[in-house]
Amino acid sequence: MARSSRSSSSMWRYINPAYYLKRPKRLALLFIVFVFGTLVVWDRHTLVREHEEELSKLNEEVTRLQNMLEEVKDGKSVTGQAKTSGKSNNAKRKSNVSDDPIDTERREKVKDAMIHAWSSYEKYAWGHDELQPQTKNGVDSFGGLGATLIDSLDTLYIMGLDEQFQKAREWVANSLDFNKNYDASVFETTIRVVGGLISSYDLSGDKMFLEKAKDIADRLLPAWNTPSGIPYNIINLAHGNPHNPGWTGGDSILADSGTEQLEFIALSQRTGDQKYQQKAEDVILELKKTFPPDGLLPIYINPHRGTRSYSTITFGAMGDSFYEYLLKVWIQGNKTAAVKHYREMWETSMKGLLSLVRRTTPSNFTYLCEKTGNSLTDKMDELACFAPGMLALGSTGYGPDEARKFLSLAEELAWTCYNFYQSTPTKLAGENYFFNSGQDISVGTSWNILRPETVESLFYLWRLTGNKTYQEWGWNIFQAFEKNSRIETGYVGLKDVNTGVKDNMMQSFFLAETLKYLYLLFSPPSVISLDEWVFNTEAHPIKIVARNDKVEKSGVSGGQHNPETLSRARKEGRFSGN
Ligand code: DMJ
Repeated sequence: MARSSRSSSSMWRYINPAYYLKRPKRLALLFIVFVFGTLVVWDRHTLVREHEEELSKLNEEVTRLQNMLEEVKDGKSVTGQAKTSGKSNNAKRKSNVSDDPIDTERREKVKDAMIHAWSSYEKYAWGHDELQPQTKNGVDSFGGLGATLIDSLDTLYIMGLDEQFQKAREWVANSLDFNKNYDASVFETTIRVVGGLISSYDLSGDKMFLEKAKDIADRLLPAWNTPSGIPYNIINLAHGNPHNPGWTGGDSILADSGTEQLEFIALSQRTGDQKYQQKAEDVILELKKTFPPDGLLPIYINPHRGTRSYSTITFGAMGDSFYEYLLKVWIQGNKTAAVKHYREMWETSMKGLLSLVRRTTPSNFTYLCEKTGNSLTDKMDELACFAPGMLALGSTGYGPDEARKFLSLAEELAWTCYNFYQSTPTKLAGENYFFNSGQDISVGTSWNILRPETVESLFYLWRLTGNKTYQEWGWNIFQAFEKNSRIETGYVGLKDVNTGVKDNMMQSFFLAETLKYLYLLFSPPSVISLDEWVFNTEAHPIKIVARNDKVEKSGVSGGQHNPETLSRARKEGRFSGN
């Protein structure tokens, strides 16, 4: 006891300043140790920073080399000059697609479906948001912004439907007016209109699309003026006045609030104006402050406090694309240090996703359940069938073991989603499914509104594994749409997938997403290469450009986007990147 108190008092004298004042040599030694220690810590930080900058440069170099390789494959010089000239866009596109005759035939069938859907819209609903094919009229479900027209632009471009694209372009240039006294959904307007316009700009190089995207985004921007930065989900396009829908009890919806980052970052990169990116990225930083250890957020968030409200956790309706964008912003940002936190948050959420994985009896179908508080519900929306594609896309960022694990989970979930289709008499999926012990999958809400999520996942899985089974599944789903949903005046959904009774709506995402993913499923991987493009949640491809954060921080300009090179790509009929 005495020894220990003596030894502790002898320790204390080392922190007494008087000790060192009497011993200047020791004081000098202490000073040297302190300076040396500081240098080591500072040097380590510098090394880490330099390492991250080096990595970011290497990533950009990889993207540049991949672009050059693509150009060489396309028969062009590495400087981007076409070796041939004078051919039409279509003729040159053909040289860029695979020769597999089955793929070519199927791709043409999907293109024919697009022509049918588009010409029906053109005939009966031109300039309106959506076509009601049975009654042959247009409806303005999004405020009269020509949602189907804008949603279709890039699909028309990618399919080489140049005349249709040009006619739609003229409507956007001369007739599209955003000054509408209409309470618009910030989310729907962003993913369909801002996303569609940016994608059209990226593909065509036509600045008019960018101007229009800026116009509508400026009208949406006041929605982010809340105490927490979490946006209100509704805003009047003419007068502002943002608010939330009454039925959320004043809360903002998770997916509606966290699915604008890709579009707004892209807009800042292309205009050099940081305000769009700033608003959208601040949302993620706010959510990051209190991000739970399982990365799962309930669907309602309070926009005043930035806190979570008691509600359901789901990868289906109202949750889905929040998780999708965490991954995709990381990809859009070239996987650099500036976007590292997106990947970290996404990986955290994927741990949470694993906790929701269950298997049915007797057939062992894998599904994702929903969670409210501590209680789980054995229910999965068809909307959650985007998750296999997301998991496959994100698996490549893990080390080999984790990558294998997540890819295999993606494949299991895709099998379940395919069976959502196969298990009904019409071979079209219902809106959601329940999983009761001993009964595998049972359809709950039994309508089908031409949704894309399963074919979206099949597209990613085919691109990332090369397994042609996914093409077969996609082809079967396409044939079921042809059989049940195609009518003389367009495509309709089904009120009930058991009886095949039809509804009266051709959703704009059928042309934006379902048909685009199906077309790409039968096209070579160089057509909208995943190395160069990232799809927004409405399937609008956005070009990945260098993310220059030093410039961004100084507020001078955004990343680097070169419309000239994209315009050249359009002239050369090359849309797989530039
Ligand atoms: C689309 O508008 C988008 O894919 C969105 O993320 C979810 N819902 C529809 C398609 O089902």
